Amino acid sequence: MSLLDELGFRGLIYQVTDRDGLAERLASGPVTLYVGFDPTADSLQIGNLVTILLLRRFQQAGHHPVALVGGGTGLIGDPGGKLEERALNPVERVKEWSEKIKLQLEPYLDFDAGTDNPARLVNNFDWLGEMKAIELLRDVGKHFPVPYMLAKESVASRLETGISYTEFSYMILQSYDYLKLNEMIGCELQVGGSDQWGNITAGCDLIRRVRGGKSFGLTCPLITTADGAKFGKTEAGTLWLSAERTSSYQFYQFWINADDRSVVNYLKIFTFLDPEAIGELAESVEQEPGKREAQRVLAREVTSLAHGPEAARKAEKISRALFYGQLDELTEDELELGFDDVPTHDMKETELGLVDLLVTAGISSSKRQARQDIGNGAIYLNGRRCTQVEHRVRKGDGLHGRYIVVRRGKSRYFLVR
Ligand code: 383
Repeated sequence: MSLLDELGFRGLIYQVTDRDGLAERLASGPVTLYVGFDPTADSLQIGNLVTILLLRRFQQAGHHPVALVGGGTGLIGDPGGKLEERALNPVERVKEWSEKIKLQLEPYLDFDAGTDNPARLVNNFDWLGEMKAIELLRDVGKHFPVPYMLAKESVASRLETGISYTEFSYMILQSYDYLKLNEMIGCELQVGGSDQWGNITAGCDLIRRVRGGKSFGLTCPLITTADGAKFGKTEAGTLWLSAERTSSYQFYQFWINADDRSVVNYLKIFTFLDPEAIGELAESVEQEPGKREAQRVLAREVTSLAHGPEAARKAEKISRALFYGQLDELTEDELELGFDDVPTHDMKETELGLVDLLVTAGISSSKRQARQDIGNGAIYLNGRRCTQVEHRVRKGDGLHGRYIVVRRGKSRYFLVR
């Protein structure tokens, strides 16, 4: 299977500037390609993962990947996909975020100078930061007819609601990056999500006008969820790639909860399993959906990619212990990780009646409700159902002498320390 065929199988191709031409070019030898990431926060999010992994797929196929951090463009702001003008971020902060994002990208690609096609990281602030206004307007701006710019979706969609000259100019900078990388290192392909099509094709046009050269653009589709919700968001908010923002356990939980209708697509997009292995998992979704084998493999694979195999193993263990109520199998560290996003209550007393604990910890709304919850068998302490209204809770009896995991009903968890 050629690389493009494989990307097609994985559902990773939305638009290509010249599919046959690109297929031919890829077949004739290694290509240098790039993807850009703007530092709009201190971490990338899972929406960025698709193209990070795409760079890796190209590298595995022998091509030369370049990850570009938008230290310059991040100071301007891409209007693409944004309904409103964005506030500018302070220069110092964008600088700081650029550094963090650089570090975050590194583990996904192979930078080893010993390989034939090591990955490269560049920052467009290096050339945009020192560019002169006259140079930009004379040498680059001249190639951008205003009607052409107005026709781009990212601008057209904002003409009613408003767009500043700053964001309007964004496509010129991204195009200039592509031209620059084309000149400097022979970059011939720019990849991005479908929201980047306008910027990418503008770059190809600029390269043709300035250098008379041919270059390619490829976009992948925006990921959709089976129920139409926004991909990569949960009730807790955005799923970040940084473990400080989204713990490896929360990250694992996101994937393990994938819908049966989406899980096979996610396996194709977010893992490096071969088509045969994915076919077998697709079969298991059909035959034995209750086993959730595909979800388990997906969660393990993607968590390993983003947080390492050890973190994936830990998340799997926590998840299993929670599912079977076998909390005593967890270490202190695993308990903290597994419950870092549930309401926590610090118990001041060394001993307390269960009814009082449920009320003071905000688990039941009143004493009456607490008695009812206990009587209904809805309350579990450290995985064991407790139906005695008179039960007394002692701190020392907790897991590791200090944790009491309270579950109310099917899946509402609380941590009492
Ligand atoms: C900047 C300078 C370039 C080339 C690209 C850029 C960034 C680009 C952009 N990309 C998004 C971002 O930074 O805004 N203008 O968050 C996202 N990408 C990738 C992918 C995606 C896009 O980083 O669709 C999702 O992750 O293209 O929204 O010279």
